[in-house]
Amino acid sequence: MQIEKYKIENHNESLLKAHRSKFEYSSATIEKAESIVKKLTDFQVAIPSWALGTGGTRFGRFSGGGEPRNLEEKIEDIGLLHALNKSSGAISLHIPWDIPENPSHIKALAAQNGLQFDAMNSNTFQDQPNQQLSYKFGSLQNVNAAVRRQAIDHNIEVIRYGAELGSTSLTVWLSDGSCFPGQLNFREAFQNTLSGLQEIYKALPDNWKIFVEYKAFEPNFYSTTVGDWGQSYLYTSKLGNKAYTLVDLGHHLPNANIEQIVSLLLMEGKLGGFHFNDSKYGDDDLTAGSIKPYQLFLIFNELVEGMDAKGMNHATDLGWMIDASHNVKDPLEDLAQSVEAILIAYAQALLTDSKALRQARQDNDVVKAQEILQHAFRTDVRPLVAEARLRAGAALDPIALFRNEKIREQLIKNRGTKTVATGL
Ligand code: LRH
Ligand code: MN
Repeated sequence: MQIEKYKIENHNESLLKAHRSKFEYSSATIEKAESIVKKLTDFQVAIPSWALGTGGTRFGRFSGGGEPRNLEEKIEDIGLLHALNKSSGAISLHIPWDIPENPSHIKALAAQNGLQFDAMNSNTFQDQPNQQLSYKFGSLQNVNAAVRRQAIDHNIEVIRYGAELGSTSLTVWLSDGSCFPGQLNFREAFQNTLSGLQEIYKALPDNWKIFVEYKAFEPNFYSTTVGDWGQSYLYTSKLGNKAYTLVDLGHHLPNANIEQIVSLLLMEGKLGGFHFNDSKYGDDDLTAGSIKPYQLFLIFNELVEGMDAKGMNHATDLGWMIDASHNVKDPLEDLAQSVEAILIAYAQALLTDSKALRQARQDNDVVKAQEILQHAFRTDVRPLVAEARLRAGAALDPIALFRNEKIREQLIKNRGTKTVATGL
């Protein structure tokens, strides 16, 4: 289902007066307001194809209804979200959950909805119905060469699907690891995984990147074979210059300093991209910025500083993706909130007075340094984010319009209450 342009215009008309006064105040008080709005309009966040239904946990799953029944409907839902915020212009597919049976049709449908194909995701953490060999004891790490071969071939197949759709990157997240001491030879697991990744790397088209995503634990609870940024950096350094580390915010041990990890990977030219979400305990996959918004700001602060130091293009030189699952929220409202939180953190980082911060650091003026950062974090940049939407033809208040137009109710009417989207 699409949302008519006139409905967005009428919605904006009703909110314009209030928005104008807020934006005028922001423009008057935020020196770089105009350049920030421009950067915000260019900044697109890819939406995971596996997060358009209601997720769940092993304890239960409570469907909200109207979930997409196939890849076509997933593209329509992301197209609808993109129409509402004009900041979600890409979809990240997960194979085999979203096999594009008819690639040219899928490509055309995505284009109609203003969507590009971001990183493809392989899946060797589940056994598929028609699969020969099980991944119970891992995929690329597996002691059985035939299982490793099966996993390598799957990743090469995913690259082929992506190439047909115009994607230029592959994300490899391996659930491989062990649950008990003694179960695994860590060195052999590393070596097997590295040689598997090297075969996949060789199959990458010239203009492609491979993102090696690390995770501290789950589903293995004693060791994970790509368990932290150091291990991922080891793999990507040995693989070559098309290999980068992917940082999923929920994949760290409690209290890890993620902004420091980001700054060092960026410094080394090995930061490939992000899976944005938030968490309080484990890999909770909650709405970005919903638990630790200051951490999200600090991460973007390192990104802006580090990318500018390397002359990188903020909008295109890293993979900006969400990876979340929704247990109690409407998936599209949750994704809209995540995109908003990411743009707010980016805008706040852009207004950080980096010159004054450098001076405060030079003077070891710790109080001043914190004041500079927290001034940026405490500055309300929402009028700038809304103005960027307005100029891009999107809605000033995406969630309000989503609700006023009763879009979920319409999706339930069209699709039913019991439809289940493939994914987590
Ligand atoms: C693993 C992960 C990975 C995806 C999966 C859906 O926790 O973050 O990125 O493949 O979630
Ligand atoms: Mn992830």
